[in-house]
Amino acid sequence: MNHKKFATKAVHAGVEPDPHTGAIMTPIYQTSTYVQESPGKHKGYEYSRTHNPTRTALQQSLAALENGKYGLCFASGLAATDAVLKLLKPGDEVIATNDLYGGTYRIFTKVFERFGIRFKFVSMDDPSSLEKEITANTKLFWVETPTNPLLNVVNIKAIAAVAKAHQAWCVVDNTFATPYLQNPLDLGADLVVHSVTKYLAGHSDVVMGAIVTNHEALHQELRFLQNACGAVPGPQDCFLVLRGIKTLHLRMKAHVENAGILAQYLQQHPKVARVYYPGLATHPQHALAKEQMKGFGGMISFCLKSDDIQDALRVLEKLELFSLAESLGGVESLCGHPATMTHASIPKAEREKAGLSDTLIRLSVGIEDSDDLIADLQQAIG
Ligand code: P1T
Repeated sequence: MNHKKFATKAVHAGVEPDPHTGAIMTPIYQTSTYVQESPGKHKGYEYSRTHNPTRTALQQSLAALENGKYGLCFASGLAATDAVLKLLKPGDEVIATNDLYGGTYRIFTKVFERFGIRFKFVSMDDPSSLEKEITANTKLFWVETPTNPLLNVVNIKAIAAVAKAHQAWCVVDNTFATPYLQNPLDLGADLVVHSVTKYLAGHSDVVMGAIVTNHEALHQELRFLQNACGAVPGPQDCFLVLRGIKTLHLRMKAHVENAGILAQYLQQHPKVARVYYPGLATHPQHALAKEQMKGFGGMISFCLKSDDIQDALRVLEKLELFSLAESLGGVESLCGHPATMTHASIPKAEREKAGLSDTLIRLSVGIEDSDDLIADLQQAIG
């Protein structure tokens, strides 16, 4: 299935007619265990933490979408991140993008630092500048691109090459781009991580994570961790994501189109100081985004000219079609205030170092009619 085009894979990958009934949709195997003929003699399934047929179908689908051989699903995006970090041992060092999801920063600094793993958060704008951060203990590069919430674009091919030269792994959190817009494994990354909660599920009704890789040994180790630590998703959630993925390409086209229109609108708005969107010619990595991505994504951040935080909060309160909520990537538009919501777990000084101001507003642009979304922004910004 990996050689088929994206839309075909989105509809078919991982999904076979049910062998017992011919059901075209993979059934929800709502079972914790499987009956064995005699000890160790079974049909490949023993216990649902280890294997579940609905999860297997989804794992194969996700692997195919990322042009990878192996996929693994986890109970949340952070559970997937947790599994990747458990590949490391005390003393190992991670070099991570300085702008990234607040929860990722939190699990790195508040959980894994306790176990002796060290993290450096750096701008990855210039991959050659990373050389000075690398030590003999550097084991992993953690890349988010586009970044959350500042939409910086990182050169995956260049970072993967730096990682390889130093026998380190390059991990890309591909949540914002999705495999429809960007395939990090094709650019040299070793592991792709997703918050499946977002565009892959696509309907704001599931929390889930995933890891995809082409490395047999890394996959085996991660599969061991998935079973040994146990943060697996349930079969009903796997079914919902299998269903969501069938329209991923269609939804992403609509998200990208609407975000492009809204970014242009915001950029010319007299009350808006700065728009962060990789599709704008003024974005510092616009050329790289054009080369690395098939489209510029559905996320936009912006700041008003006013530096009074109350003005930003007022816009967020006034927006109607954009619901004020954490998360992103669902069909409905959301808005958020990173400093107090999704990125509150990053200390203010660190946020400011990365360029994340307290007045930043983040939009997850949905697939509604763009005229209505613009009218909503217009009434809220004034
Ligand atoms: O929420 P969860 O499924 O555990 O995924 C964590 C995660 C990982 N990576 C990125 C880039 C993310 O954006 C997230 C979750 N982000 C939000 C909830 C948010 O509103 O930004």
